Amino acid sequence: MNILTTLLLCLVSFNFLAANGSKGPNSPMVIAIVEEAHSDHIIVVTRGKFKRKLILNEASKINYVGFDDTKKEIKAEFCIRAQVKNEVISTIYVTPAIGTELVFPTPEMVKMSNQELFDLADLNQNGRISYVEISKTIKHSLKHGPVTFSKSDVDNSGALSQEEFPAFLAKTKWWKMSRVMPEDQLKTHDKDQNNLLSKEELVSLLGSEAHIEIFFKRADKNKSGDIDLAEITQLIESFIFGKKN
Ligand SMILES: [Ca+2]
Ligand SMILES: [Ca+2]
Ligand SMILES: [Ca+2]
Repeated sequence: MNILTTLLLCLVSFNFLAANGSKGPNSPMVIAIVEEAHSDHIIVVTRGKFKRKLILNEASKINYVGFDDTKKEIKAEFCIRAQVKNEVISTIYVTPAIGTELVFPTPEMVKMSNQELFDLADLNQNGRISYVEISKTIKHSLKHGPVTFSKSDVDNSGALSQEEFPAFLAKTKWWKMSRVMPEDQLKTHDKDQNNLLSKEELVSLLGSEAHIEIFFKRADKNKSGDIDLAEITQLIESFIFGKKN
């Protein structure tokens, strides 16, 4: 490949990233917490700590997610995920305040049934799980939470019923990972059956090439170029419990 082609490809992929990105001071997707809400604009602080003023107009499509029995509005501390063009909001997801603290499962939660997890997440025990409840117990994600929750909340009531809850779990990474034994993961993805996973086989296990170099390096503790069952077990646990090693 000559230099010009490489340069062109870089530019194309850079534009692609910029058009889809949710990071940086000018990203078209804005994941943030509201600082001030006004009728025609909001001031937000993004995860990267950029302060942005976003314009609301008649064309802005507002999706209120997880409001259950509270008033649908945009207020300070509420969370947003917005698609913007020149800082004008085209689509915005708004959720009640969930703060910034991440949640990870306990070893007990990893073994719980759906019903047990439902009871654990239903903090006020009213028989349904609000967005705030699920964000404090099962999964906290300013980026993915609003979309996962609204897709799971089929009847759009603002809370998850017992019937709706499993769909949310199915989109929760730690839960999915905890439902399959590492031995079975190895068996399923070890295509050449040498009892080790190569980088390609790990891609198959993770279902994505995203960050694969980092994950593989982290997993291959003895730097053998393959990962064995003990290393797979550790990697899966690091995903489930959110640890780096
Ligand atoms: Ca509840
Ligand atoms: Ca519902
Ligand atoms: Ca193998």
